[in-house]
Amino acid sequence: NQLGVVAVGFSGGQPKPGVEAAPLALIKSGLLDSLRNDLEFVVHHDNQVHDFTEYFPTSDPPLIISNARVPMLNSLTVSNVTCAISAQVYEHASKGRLVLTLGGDHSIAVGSIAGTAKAIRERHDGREIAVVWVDAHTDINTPETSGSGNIHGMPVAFISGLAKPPRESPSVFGWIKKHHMINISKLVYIGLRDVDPGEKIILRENGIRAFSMHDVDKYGIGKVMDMALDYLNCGPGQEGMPIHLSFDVDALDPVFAPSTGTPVRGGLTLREGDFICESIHETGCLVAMDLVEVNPLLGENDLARKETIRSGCSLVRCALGESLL
Ligand code: DIR
Ligand code: MN
Ligand code: MN
Ligand code: MN
Repeated sequence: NQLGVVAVGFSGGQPKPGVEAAPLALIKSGLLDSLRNDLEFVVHHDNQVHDFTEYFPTSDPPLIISNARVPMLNSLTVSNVTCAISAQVYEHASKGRLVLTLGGDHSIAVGSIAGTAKAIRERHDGREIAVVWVDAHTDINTPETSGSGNIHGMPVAFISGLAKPPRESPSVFGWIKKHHMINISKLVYIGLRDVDPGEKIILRENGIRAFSMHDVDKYGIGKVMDMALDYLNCGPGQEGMPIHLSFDVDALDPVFAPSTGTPVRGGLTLREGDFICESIHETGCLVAMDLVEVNPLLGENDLARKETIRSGCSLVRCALGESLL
């Protein structure tokens, strides 16, 4: 059991400070020790939380894009940082390690998914990965549809090729090559409840498989996971494909994860979140997981912050199999 850990203290994909403090808070609360001791993982970690400031450009003004409603924020910074993340994730994944990326805001998934996709293609003769994106949001805005300019609302668009490097600044995500990208037909969303109008059009036009909170209520999380994994060919008796799980803690209801930048009421219970992670573990197909958007500076009080960190640790442990018999 080999686990590679990439700890990313980066918040540039959104405006609220604090999310960069999550990796240290998660690690300090004992996350990696429990993976080592209880789950007997050999943990490969450089014992650093990377802020990647060495990759920040000297200047990164808001990028004005024609036909966009607002400028793209921190575009060169996020591009450079995610490129560096992809290399670190690739390094682990190319050695066959399960890779855990601790964010940081969700923009970092451009890097983690790119690194995973490239490594799996190389190791397995061009094989594509599946992505399970658990989130209140779809994070599939393009620079043109975004109403915020925040790149943590755009990672799925860039990693799937739906959004291209902008003409106005082609080096923004210009490092993303075909071998880094995912196939949008191998993507499944779970937990959605706050999707922008432009994003709904993108989902519809591309036939993207999505399970909203409405579906979780209607079918129950058990049936939703059956349908999601069956769609990805990872159900019982199916051939299976490598899964990258990208878990935004705001998929959970704010009762269980109040300390996050964009909480939305009516979310998953902690058990439903844990169940998603357990179900993916059971497939034996998990190759990488992101845990993002934990913000230890937000939330009403110390208890709120502690509970959010505890919830995050629980999700990771469930994905790695701790809660199963
Ligand atoms: C909104 C909020 N859809 C945006 N997105 C996210 O800014 O594009 N909040 N990801 O967490
Ligand atoms: Mn590291
Ligand atoms: Mn979200
Ligand atoms: Mn997200």
